[in-house]
Amino acid sequence: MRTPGTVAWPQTNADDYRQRGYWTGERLDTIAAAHAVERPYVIALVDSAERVSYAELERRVAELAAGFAAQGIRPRDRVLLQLPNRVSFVVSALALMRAGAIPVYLLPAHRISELSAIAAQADPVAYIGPAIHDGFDFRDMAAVLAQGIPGGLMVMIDGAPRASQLDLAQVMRLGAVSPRPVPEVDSSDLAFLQLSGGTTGTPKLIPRSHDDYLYSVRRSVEVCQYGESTVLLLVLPAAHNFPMSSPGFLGALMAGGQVVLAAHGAPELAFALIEQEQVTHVPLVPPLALAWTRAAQNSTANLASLDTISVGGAKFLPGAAVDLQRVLGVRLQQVFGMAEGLVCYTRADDDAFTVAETQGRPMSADDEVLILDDSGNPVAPGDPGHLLTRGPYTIRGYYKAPVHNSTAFTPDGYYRTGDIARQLPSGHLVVEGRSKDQINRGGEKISAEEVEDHLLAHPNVFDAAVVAVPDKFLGEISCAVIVADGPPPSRADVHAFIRGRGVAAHKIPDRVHVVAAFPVTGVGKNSRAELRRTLKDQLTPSA
Ligand code: OOB
Repeated sequence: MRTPGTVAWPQTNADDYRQRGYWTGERLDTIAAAHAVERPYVIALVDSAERVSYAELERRVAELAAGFAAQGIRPRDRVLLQLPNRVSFVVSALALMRAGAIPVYLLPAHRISELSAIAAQADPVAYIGPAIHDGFDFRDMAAVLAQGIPGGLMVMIDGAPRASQLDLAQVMRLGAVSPRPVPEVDSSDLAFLQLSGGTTGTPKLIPRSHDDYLYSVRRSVEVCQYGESTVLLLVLPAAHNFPMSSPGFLGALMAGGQVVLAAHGAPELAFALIEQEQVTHVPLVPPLALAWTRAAQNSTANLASLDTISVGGAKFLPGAAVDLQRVLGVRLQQVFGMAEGLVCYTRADDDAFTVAETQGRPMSADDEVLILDDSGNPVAPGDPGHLLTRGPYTIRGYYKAPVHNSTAFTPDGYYRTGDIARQLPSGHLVVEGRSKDQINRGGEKISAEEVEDHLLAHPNVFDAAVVAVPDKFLGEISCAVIVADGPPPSRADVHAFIRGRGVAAHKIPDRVHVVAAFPVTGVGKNSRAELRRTLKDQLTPSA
């Protein structure tokens, strides 16, 4: 039986994907297992504390999986995973899947508001997090979360736990002395849940299967030509789809390369790591790519080992793309993807124009892409329109979200990306904009509705709309437009209020703008979206 709440591909497509060799029946947790046998001493993972070989990685995955089982975690149980970029993140993710459990990937930036909303949907049995990271105590947050879950929540901490919480290292030691058989898992069934960028009040969870995700990693490894000599530096949060699978740390492990995990992407730290570890590949979001370009001009670090910087998550402008390659002396690869599936890459043999001006082309020959006008008809070739997609690794529905799915997907299974794009004759896509109610703050996605719901809880806010405004560095920042009820709250009030509600820092509105009343827009169920559009136009001076 399939995991309830997931949407299967139609049988004919599934058969087809298997026949073409896309879906192989393997499991994600075995992604590095062959290297552990064939090249046991080769280093797989490096973080600021340790270097871990393929054999050691495999041993830890097996032991921690047995430890999870010994603690009562059963196949299909959901487990919230909120570790920063360190070895234990990779080990825990693979070990959960080895135990047949379903990791639910959280970002280190998430706070109690996001955790509660996600827990309400995922119904987890356990949480895994750090003790303290970036000055924030995750143990206390986990304790608060656990109180709100009727059946309780097992909390495992990588570091010193509080009383009544477990030490993750101890759980692994328990597994070492009580090995268990690996439970069978259907490779076409749910492997993990990832967060969507979100356009709704509560974030939607993305169910990915072993088959579809492994294919996306395998195809990414081929397109990006990862191999045993690949040294990948991970500065973006490993739980995000881009650094995880495009080709990401999973791709580097599949290829038998080395993954260097760093806590952040500040140039001083990253450049030192590149030199020290002879890094060849780095995925970055545009603001970091800009910061690296600027920093490299005054840096004495030797970055000669760097082969390719991949930039994705938000639009990377052509001028910045040219500068990056010139200043850093690297190859640029643009990546346009989404946790729901579709990933596009520029290729190593694309010409300079294509690499600078496009966001790449779909990686699979079986990615289907439609570009439609507002009425749902195909646009003329080369014209911009709504991008829809389906294929061997694009989901057919969000987790337990039938109502949302009825509009987010077409009846014949295309995912409405909410992006506006045009397609060149070569198949390359140029992302022109967005129709979804989301702010893309330098690659970090913010749902307008989610932040508005927080603002509306403020006693002096009568109404609120959150819109994107352009920003030189981040591409976009968020602006809260507020109609006050009584004395208007200041920017500092709004910040303190939202932070106090336990919301990820990047969602706190960058700007606060108080208006007497909202402009009158047409009525109807889309009036909210129309209001945001009108406000955005008013806030953005036309060039
Ligand atoms: C990646 O995944 P998500 O799920 O955080 O966000 C997806 C959305 C896209 O629908 C698009 O709106 C935007 O992020 N986006 C880009 C872009 N890459 C993503 N917009 C313009 N140019 C780009 N290059 O962000 C993601 C997942 C896998 C690989 C790369 C990025």
